[in-house]
Amino acid sequence: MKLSVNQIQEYNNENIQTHQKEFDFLAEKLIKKGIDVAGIIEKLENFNVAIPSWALGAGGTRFGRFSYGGEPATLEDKIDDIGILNILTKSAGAISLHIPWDIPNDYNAIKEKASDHNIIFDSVNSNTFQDQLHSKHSYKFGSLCNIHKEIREQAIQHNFEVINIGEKLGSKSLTVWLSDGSNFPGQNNFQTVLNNTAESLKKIYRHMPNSWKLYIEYKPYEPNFYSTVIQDWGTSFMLAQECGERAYTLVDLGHHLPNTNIEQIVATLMNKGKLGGFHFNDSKYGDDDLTVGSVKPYALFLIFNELVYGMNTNKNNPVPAWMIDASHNIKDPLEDLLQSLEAILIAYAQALLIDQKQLEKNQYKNDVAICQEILQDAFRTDVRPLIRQARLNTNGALNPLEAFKIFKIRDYLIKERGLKSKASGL
Ligand SMILES: [Mn+2]
Repeated sequence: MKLSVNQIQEYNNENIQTHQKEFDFLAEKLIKKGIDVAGIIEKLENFNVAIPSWALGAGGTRFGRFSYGGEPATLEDKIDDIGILNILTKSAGAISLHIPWDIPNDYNAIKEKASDHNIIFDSVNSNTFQDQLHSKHSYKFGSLCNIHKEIREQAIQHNFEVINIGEKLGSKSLTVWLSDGSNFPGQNNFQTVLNNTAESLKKIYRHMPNSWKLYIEYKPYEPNFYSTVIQDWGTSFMLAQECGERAYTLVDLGHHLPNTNIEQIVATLMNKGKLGGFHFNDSKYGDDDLTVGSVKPYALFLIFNELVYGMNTNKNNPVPAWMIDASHNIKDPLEDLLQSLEAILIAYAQALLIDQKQLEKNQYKNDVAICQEILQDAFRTDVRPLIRQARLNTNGALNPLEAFKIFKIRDYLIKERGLKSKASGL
């Protein structure tokens, strides 16, 4: 299943008049306010988010998994699925591989397929939270933190292999997320496991090519946990500092306790040049991996305000590696990802509307009411015509989700792959 540019153009032509009216109305209003509309659209055109190879199949909870048919059974199929997302949105031009769930068999064929869809290989993800089929040691009591040296060594070697695979594909970074921790008080010595983790990460860091970056993810808890070794941004930041210049903290929106002020964490990390990776999702109670912007769109906007400010101000911080890290339990994953991509662009565009000079001026005047007005005026602007215009300029679909439905893409995928195909890895 491959969509053609012609198909998308035909769909756009049918909707172009309505779009044009809405866009002209909004653009005129924004230009009157002194907003650089063309500049914003260009930024939206250039924004790309990586899709993880594990997000294209049905996820599941601890209790069950419900398939939806036409799931991508191979890495090739997964790249085709991202190809669909990318041709519709022009903002999903990267894949993030999970090893060992998605090890390529034929590297050249995989690279060719990806480049056919204009997809690059983003960060590679290691997995030491599960035991692999033929591995000698178990990670039941931890991997990089493990009290036994030979188990730590096995986990380090796995990360070396992941780097090796990533190099063959053109990846430039490694993401490490650990489920290392303890289930009960007294099980671990907090200082020992922290020191072990630091030593292991340093070995992995030193093994990376000089052009690579290391992203260290943190998370406060898992169900059934008493502690995680890298529980918060501070611990991740400290470990990244110990590793070196090319090691960074990775913020995953779902990896915080309820009501954590994530925008402040983003600001602090960017201020220190240490925000390297960014995983989008949404949540209500825990690490729910819900569609981006589905529960807390205002929080997402406030986070984007800090990201935009940081990208303009903190030249010491690289542009973060964006990725959607979500799980799709009841929605079609492709539809869910289209909604997430839309929500990300909406929050980004709204943040770009904020008049930072006015905001600063009013902060100096201590005019708290006006400061809030400036933010909420941007948040309450319906920026979707700007996003549609950016997609129109790059031959994407005006409304990707609607186009996905009209083209009956899931029906085609079911016809091609069968009703019972199952995504690899999960
Ligand atoms: Mn994540």
